Amino acid sequence: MVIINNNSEDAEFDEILERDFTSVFRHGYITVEGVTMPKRFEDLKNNIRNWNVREDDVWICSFPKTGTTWTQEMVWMIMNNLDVVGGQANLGHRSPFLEVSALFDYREFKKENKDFQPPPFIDDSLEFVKHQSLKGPLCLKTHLPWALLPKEIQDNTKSPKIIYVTRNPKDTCISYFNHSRLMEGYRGNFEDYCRLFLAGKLPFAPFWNHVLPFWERRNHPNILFLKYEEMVKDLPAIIRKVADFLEKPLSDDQVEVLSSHLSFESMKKNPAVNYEMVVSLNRKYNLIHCEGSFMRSGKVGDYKAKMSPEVICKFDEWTKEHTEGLDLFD
Ligand code: PPS
Repeated sequence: MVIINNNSEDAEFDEILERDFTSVFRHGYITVEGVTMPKRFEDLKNNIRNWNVREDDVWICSFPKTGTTWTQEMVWMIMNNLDVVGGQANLGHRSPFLEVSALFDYREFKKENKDFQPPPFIDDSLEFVKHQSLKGPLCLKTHLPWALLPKEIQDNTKSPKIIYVTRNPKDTCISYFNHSRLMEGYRGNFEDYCRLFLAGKLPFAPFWNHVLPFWERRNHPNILFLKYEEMVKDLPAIIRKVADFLEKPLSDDQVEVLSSHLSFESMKKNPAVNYEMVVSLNRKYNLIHCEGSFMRSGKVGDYKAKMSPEVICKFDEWTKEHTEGLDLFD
């Protein structure tokens, strides 16, 4: 058994976060219900807990970097009869990210940089979602774990359709490292990042506390549980499964069209889904100092080239400890 957490390690992780993962738009971290969150979440959490959930919204829930954007685009397309013209609008508008304001606290930065205009769906995401809700049912994105979802979902007073997507944690960690550097200003090294990941000291972590509550509910009629690896292996089959779950079955031709639209190559060059506008904004204002893109590799098993054998071993032991007998990941 790998012991990852003790008090002195906790203090060290807090130091790493403070030193390498704070910035002009990230002022520190809090723990809510055992979940690591940026401090700004404090201002949002009660509003989210008391959120007025609508039965006809679709919730796309995931730990970061597990295939959320891919699933969002699939769900939005299916819910909107494969409207490729409407689909040219930014995904952040079409499928808003409920708590994204917690990740990017631009309030101070805006005061000092009068010309800085963050996308409205990031700046005040709860207001944005409320506003978009007036237009009709939403395909909502959230990275919140079960314990931080609205009360009405947790106590089953409301049961909107929920699609949960997950991915093997080693690839998730590599992808999250790229994302944290590119989008959220992480300045530390990969080794420390892996330790933070395993210790549950990154936003929305711990990983298993995120995945397992949805896995346990995977047979609830309003919940569909997907795996990134299965999407890579047989995308048309997953598209059919999702379309049936959403009660919007597709013809074979439509499945083919959507498979092609959702291919990695197509998504990588689609400005509506590849978040290049956020990356460019970060670069323009010197908020990040690294190369890369949001659509990075789109592969399964990429960790083999990036993680040391020791770190792989730690991840494997930790995975075994949490998932023994569950048939969740190989
Ligand atoms: S986020 O920021 O948490 O919403 O990120 P998320 O969308 O969950 O995950 C991003 C990773 O998903 C990959 N991706 C894809 N892989 C294969 N095919 C398609 N079409 C696709 N679209 C997105 C994306 O490249 C990120 O993974 P990595 O491993 O970094 O490439």
